[in-house]
Amino acid sequence: ELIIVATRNPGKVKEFEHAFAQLGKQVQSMFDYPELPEVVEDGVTFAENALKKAKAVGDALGLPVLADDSGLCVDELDGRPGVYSARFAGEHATDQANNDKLLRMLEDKKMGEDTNQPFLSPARFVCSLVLYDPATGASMEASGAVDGLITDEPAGCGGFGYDPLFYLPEYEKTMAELSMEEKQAISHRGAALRSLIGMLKQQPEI
Ligand code: ITT
Ligand code: NA
Repeated sequence: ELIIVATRNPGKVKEFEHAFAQLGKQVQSMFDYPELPEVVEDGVTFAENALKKAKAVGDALGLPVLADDSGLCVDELDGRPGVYSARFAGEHATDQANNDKLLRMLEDKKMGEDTNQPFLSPARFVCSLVLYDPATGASMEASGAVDGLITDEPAGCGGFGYDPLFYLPEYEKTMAELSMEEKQAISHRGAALRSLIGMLKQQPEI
């Protein structure tokens, strides 16, 4: 069985492949449909953007599609980068550029404080998943979140995006130092996926 995920983010693709393999499902992503145009993500919320992506791809393919919109919300930056997480340092910015910009902004905020102190700044990863079926027009949304601390001492090479900066005090590790299994068990995406799967069991028509 096949599940189409409307993403061009290779880090997300790996995580969905891993999660759905456990359910006996194979994942296709936008790398399998390179002809489809990029979706404009001008929504104000993660859920709005996830629905836009699922609808655009689902309607283009005439097949049910899952989309993921996610990001990092930092308290001291009033929730930024939020829905702008992917393009924080500019359109198609690299993860490294986004991470550098985030640390620079937090360092600027700390001016006047003892800047030689390593800092830990409260933040939260959020993920919205939308499953859309073009045959009925029905959609289903589930979300998940995980709290952590932004560290200015990046660590780990697992995961993707902001993971090396996202420190989990209970584990004394960053998200990038966790295995795929560990990340899935605690991450915003893992939580959203479990919630969506629970909803599908209640309401299996989509
Ligand atoms: P698609 O829209 O094609 O799925 P994208 O990377 O543009 O890919 P988003 O618009 O949802 O996806 O942006 C999410 C950004 O938030 C992503 O680029 C990462 O920088 C960050 N992010 C989301 N989930 C993350 C995770 O599990 N670990 C680290 N960073 C994450
Ligand atoms: Na987005």
